[in-house]
Amino acid sequence: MKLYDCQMAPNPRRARIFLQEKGLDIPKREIDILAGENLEDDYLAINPFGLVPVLELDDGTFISEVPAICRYIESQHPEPNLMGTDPVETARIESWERYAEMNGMQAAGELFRNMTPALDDRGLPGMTGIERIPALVERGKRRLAHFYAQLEDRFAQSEYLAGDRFTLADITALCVVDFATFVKQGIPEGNENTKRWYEAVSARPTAAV
Ligand SMILES: N[C@@H](CCC(=O)N[C@@H](CS)C(=O)NCC(=O)O)C(=O)O
Repeated sequence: MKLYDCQMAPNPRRARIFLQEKGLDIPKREIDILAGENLEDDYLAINPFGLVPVLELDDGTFISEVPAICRYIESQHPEPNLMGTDPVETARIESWERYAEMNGMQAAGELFRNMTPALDDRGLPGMTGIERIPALVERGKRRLAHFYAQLEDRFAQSEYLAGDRFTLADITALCVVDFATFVKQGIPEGNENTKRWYEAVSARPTAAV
């Protein structure tokens, strides 16, 4: 297997942490997003969405989208389980993981892309010809504030995002918090439950990737 990766980007990190949690160290090929390597024909032949990460299997199959990559890896390397052991837990993990990507990662991404001159004409991932919209910087901040409030409510009731153990949902939320912190939207003061969770998940050795 091989991972098409980008060290500076938060979504490939979700896949890297997942692989590390499984004890897998696979070859990686760095794709330079800022230079637009992900938008070149060679890469679009690998992933027409123009996004990283992508997992390449030994038979030449390409899998895009982090949860799909993780689903495949979990099927081949079931332990430690990170995506659910029964239908209800599996659904709960998927629900929280999707929530973290759609409401956390996309909010931080909206903020970052629209404030970054190097991404002029690249207001959305995987394409060009989309201008930056400065108002979306403010909207991204508000979306993140809402996300953080919901995380705090959740962590007041639950040790981890999807229940009482570490799962893929926590991996995505951790990558969101670190990306949001990079764009100066760290965990708000007073969100003690979220801080307690963050300290626990970021202390795992796999968080260092
Ligand atoms: N839903 C996708 C998100 C992937 C994504 O947005 N990746 C970003 C890097 S963090 C990307 O490829 N951006 C390309 C660009 O900015 O043009 C997944 O789960 O893999």
